[in-house]
Amino acid sequence: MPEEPSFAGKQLHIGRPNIGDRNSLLKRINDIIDRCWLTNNGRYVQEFESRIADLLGVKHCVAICNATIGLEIAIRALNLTGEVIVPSFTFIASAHSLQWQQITPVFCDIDPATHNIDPKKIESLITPHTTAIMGVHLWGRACDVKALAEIASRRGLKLLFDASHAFGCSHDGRMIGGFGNAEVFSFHATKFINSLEGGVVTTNDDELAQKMRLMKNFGFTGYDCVEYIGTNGKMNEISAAMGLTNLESMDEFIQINRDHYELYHEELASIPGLALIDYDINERCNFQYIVVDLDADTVGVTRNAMVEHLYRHGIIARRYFYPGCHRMQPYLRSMPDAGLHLPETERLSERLFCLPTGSAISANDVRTISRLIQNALPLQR
Ligand code: T4K
Repeated sequence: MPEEPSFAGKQLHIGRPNIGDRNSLLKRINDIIDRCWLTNNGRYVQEFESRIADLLGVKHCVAICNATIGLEIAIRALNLTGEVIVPSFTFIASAHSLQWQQITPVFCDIDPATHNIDPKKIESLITPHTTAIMGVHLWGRACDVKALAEIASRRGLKLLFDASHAFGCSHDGRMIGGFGNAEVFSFHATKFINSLEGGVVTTNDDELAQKMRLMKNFGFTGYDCVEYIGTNGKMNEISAAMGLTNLESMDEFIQINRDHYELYHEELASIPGLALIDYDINERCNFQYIVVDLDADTVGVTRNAMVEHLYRHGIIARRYFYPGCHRMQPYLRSMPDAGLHLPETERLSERLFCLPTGSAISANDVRTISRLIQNALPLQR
């Protein structure tokens, strides 16, 4: 039996933050402290917004304290009500951002080839209460934007994208950020570019951008004057400093992710029944998720057993996005049979898991994790 690799107590987590140049970050933080301007549309937030708008080629970039609040603000600014069609195979925030505002998420199945919302399944879910479609560019791979835009325009629906995974990615040669009515990105600590917590909403719609700017600041249009119901969705200066610092290392982070992705590919290629999802290298990709599709019948080990095996050896892999939003509350209670209409969501949520990547791990770590996976296979023992 091959020797089990050992990390001697060391744990390798998925989601370990990438952290750019520490001195640049500290310089910015010192400047923030010296100038005594900590939040409320400060200099670094403005610089962060304009850097991102330039990078994505969009007119407006509105910085927000996190993507969940960004989605909520975009949803409210777009006047969405009633029902919104959204995939269930996503992080729970996509659904909660709707339900939080008494909008019912109507779960749509995904295309097994892309893991994104399946445009062919949308029309039958549209009712007189439907006001929008929310696509999620899962793993940074773009939804079928053209098909979704066509349905939205023909059926008079708004189109919003949860682009939390897709910063730095393109679709049909255009950076994700300018599609639909608006797109929302996450810069949570676990994303390949982080601002500690944070997000942005991007749009080419002047009026929508202005409304979202007011809404993230309580609806204030000036001192003592409020125009809309607003909330506090502001990004603070230290988050923006972190975001700006990490943006300076963006190419390096993508290269590290890509190298790890290719190495995992090479190391795991010979295992029948186990495959990494593909990225279209003709597009810009951030390669931030190493997503493994495990067919238990062929591999001889279930996905859950594999993840447990990795855990026991200090590898914190995750079953993103098990079990699907429709199997979590309050959705399971309110629509217990939703799974009947979501066969691909149910199937894939039993098969997929994500492995550690990013600047916190080395090529050697990738080889060791791959060896651990091979050691879990019954025929190798
Ligand atoms: N839409 C989609 C499609 C999303 O994926 C997300 C977020 C959102 C919307 C909402 O975006 P935000 O509102 O968060 O901006 C994590 C992240 O917390 C979450 O932001 C992310 N998606 C999701 C995919 O992953 P959990 O529940 O897995 O987090 P947690 O705390 O278990 O952390 C994951 C791993 O990361 C851990 O093993 C440890 C590691 N980690 C985490 C943090 C925070 C670190 O090593 N250092 C850290 O500072 O959701």
